[in-house]
Order: sequence, then structure tokens, then C-alpha cells
Amino acid sequence: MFKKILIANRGEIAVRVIRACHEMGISAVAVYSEVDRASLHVRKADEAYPIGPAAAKESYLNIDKIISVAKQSGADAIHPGYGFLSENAQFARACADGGVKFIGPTAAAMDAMGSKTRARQAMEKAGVPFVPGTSRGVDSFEEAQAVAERIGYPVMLKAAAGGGGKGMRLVHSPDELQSALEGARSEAERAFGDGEVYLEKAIVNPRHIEMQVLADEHGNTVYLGERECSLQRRHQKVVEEAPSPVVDPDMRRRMGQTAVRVAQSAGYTNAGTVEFLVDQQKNFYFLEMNTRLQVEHPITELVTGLDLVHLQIHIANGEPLPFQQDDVNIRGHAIECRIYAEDPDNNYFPSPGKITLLLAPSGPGIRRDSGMYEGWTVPMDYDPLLAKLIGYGTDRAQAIGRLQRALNEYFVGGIKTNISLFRRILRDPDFQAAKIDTGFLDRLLKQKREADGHSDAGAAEAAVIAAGMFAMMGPAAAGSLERTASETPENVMSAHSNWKAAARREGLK
Ligand code: MV4
Repeated sequence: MFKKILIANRGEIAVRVIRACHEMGISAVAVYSEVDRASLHVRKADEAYPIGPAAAKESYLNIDKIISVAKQSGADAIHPGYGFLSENAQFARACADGGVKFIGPTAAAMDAMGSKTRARQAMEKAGVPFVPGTSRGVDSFEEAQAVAERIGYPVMLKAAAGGGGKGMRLVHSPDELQSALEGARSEAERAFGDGEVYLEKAIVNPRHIEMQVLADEHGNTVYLGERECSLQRRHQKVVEEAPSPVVDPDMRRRMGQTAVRVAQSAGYTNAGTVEFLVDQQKNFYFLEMNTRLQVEHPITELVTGLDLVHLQIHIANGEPLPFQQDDVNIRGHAIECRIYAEDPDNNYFPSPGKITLLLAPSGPGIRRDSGMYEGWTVPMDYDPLLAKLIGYGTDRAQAIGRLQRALNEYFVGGIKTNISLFRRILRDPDFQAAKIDTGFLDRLLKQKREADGHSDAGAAEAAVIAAGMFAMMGPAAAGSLERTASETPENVMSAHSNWKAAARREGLK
């Protein structure tokens, strides 16, 4: 077994992997950029090495620097986390060349799934259902026109090198096609250096349901149940849950077996996720495969009782899966909230700064994967994900109730967070009735803006007033939130809510 693992990442996922290493008696090596010197993952690691300035391309994306730290520290393996280099085939190759085990799939498997059209061609061969359309890029407007006529409007244009909704164009009618095609192609060229665009039948109000798969290096591949990820904002997942409220055991088996076929067609090893679009009739279509551990992996861990990071490390160590498909059981329900340093009253703009007070929830059925601590300064250089709050229960209602209780215990002082958004989502009747599709959150936020009487002009005006008030009262006002020795969290919370109430009285909300 490995004696030392380098975690080529930062934030909550780096802390999460370091914890798994320590639980397995493995030493953890952290790497950090200058602004992350005091971050939690550095504090928890056994060794930590600076790898450069804040800019990701000078630090967390610097392959040579990370490989050289792996060699210098004597790390046997590297865990890439998610984002950064986690799906970078060149990095996987550099690890192999450097004699350091990459904890994840091979570079070849990454390449096979990295291009959406190459993946669709593989699915065609493997008999996996994918959304009707082209499995190659369209070479001309005429070709796009012919395909769109064949499959029927609306159609979706997508960048082959894209993913996560980048470079997508929804086309409702023939007269929009030409300009949409030109726009998609130039955007793809600019964003990915590859202008290849393919075409799919647009699925109206789809659900995004993904299947966790796990494959060892001896040909064994299993699925570990699905995750419902339709609650998104601008293609960013906000709330995820397992199992999906619309998937019954038969559908789970069919989706799982399909996901296993996808993984096997790519010669996939280690942990991966197969994404599906699901239409209103519960037909599912292959969308893409993510060749990394995902942010939302904890909800699968809670409903299966498996630790995915432990399993990743055992698989990378050449061990066979310690269970078979029939041993995998889904029990209970888990829901994850992604806690971001964002200001919900200012278009969710990032809200970096010093965390002056942190009251974190715990108690029955609550898991918190966090990268923050009281006194830490949230840098502005990276994705503002602070922590993931997961509620687990025997059923969905209990998971919701626990998460609501935990959210009411959560208080992060000094910066803005999106915690209030989750309180709103979890108490929404449609959410509680599991009436979720990819348009849910946009509808909820639109309702909120209308309820607040917010027009865009109104928001700008409120911001000016707020700035003026802060300029006059700022330190004093902020002072009212400082915790004195005698204050208990409840008082702080009431002070917090009194301050909010005062702001509302001033018409700032
Ligand atoms: C689609 C679609 C409708 N029809 N493809 C968005 C991100 C990427 N994973 C694929 N996405 C979509 N692809 C077809 N043919 C609608 C979306 C989509 C979406 C999908 C899942 C979750 C949220 C979404 C939000 C907007 C659009």
C-alpha cells in the first residue's frame, strides 16, 4: 500500500482526501499557492510545499511543479481531487512517466471520454442510448439543416470539446439555425481551441441524473446508484440528492447497467460518473462521462455506506473490488447543499474576505465537508466553494428536516454566503414534493426577485443606499455583530437577524 500520497488540489476536497489518507495510515502531502499558505488543507497535511503564486496556471495547474514536489517528497501516488488537473490526460501521463501512481483513470480513458463526439461514437458502438442527433461535428450549415429537419426542432448545438453547458445553443426554428451555428462554433473555438459543434434533439425540461461507477484494474465494474443533480443555476449544481426521487429499482438497474457498459467501452478504471439526461417520460440518454471524483460524491457514500476515496486508493494500489454488484444496497436518503462565498443579494457575486465568526452545525445525520475555519481569509482567486453540508435520513423528508435544522445552526460571519438560498429551497413546496427539473431554481429566484419587488434598477439603487449607510455607520454597524464574551450563539444570531430586520426597515431588502 502507498505510504505517502500528494493531494494536487486545495479547499474542501483536499481536506477530504487528507482525512481518507490519515484513516488509512497514509501520510499526506499538500501543495499550496501563496494565498493558500494558511488554508485548512495545509494545516491538516503532514507535509506542505509551496508551488507558486495564486494564479492556478502558475500553481495548481503547474504539472512540472507538482510532479517535482511528488518526487522531492517521496510521494508514491497523487490524488487530483476534482477540477484543476483531475481530468487532464497530460497530467496522468506525466505521473505515469514520473513513476508516481495517478489515483484515477488512465490517460487513454480520459481521452476517450474527453471529447463529447468521441464519447458519442463510443456509445454508438456500445449500443448505449444517446440523444438523437449527430455523433460527429457538423461540417456545414447545410448538414446541420438536414439533421435538424430529420430530428425535429427544437435542437441543441453543443461544442464537442465543451461540457457543463459551455458553448450550448438552443435553436427553436430553422431561421435561427445559421446564426446559432456560427455563434456556437466561434465560441467553442475561443473557449476550447476546437470549433467542432454537434447537434442533438433538445430534451424539454430534462432532469440531470448521474450514475456513480467504480472499476478496479482487473475488469470488475459496478454502479453505486444515481444522484439527482437537476437543481442547478447557470450550469452549476446547487443541491444534489441520492437516490433520485424519480428513479425506481428497475430504472436504476437499467441506468446502472448502461453506465457500466459506458465505463467498460472506455476501458475505465477507478471512480467515474456517467451523466444522463432524463425526459418527462423517464427515458434516459447518455450525456457525458466525468473521469474524476465529483463534488457530490458524499451523498453516494451516505446511501451506500461506502467510502469512495478509500476505494479509489485501494483500486490505485491494484486491489480488486472488495464487493460485487449484488452487495451494493441503497439505504436512506442524502441531500447536499454547496455552501459558496457568494452574495445572494448581489447576483451571487463572489464574497471573499475574513471569516470573523463560524458557527458550524453537527448532530444526527449531518455531514460537513469543509475547507474553512474561523479567522481564515477566503481568497478571491478560486472557485468560492467553502463547504458542503449534507443531510442524511431514513427517507427524503427526514433528510430535508435535518438539513433545515442544520442550516439554521449555520452562521458564517464576515463574508456573505448562499446559506439563505438553501433555507428557501428546502421549504419550497415543489422541492418538498420533489417536483424538480432543470428550470426549478431559475423559477424560484424569479419568484424571489418579484416578491422582493426587485427590478434590476431597484437592486442598483439599494446597493447605492447600502454603500452610503455602510460609509456612515459601517464599523459601528459591523461592531454590533461582533461576539462579546457573554454572548451566546443565539444572541449573535438574534443580533444578526435584528441587523437584517433593521436593514429591512430601511427598505434595503
Ligand atoms: C441538453 C439539454 C436539453 N437537450 N441537451 C446542460 C449542461 C450539460 N451537462 C448538458 N446540458 C443540457 N443538455 C439536450 N439535447 C439541456 C441541458 C441543460 C441542463 C441539463 C442538466 C441540468 C441542467 C441543465 C440546465 C440547462 C440546460
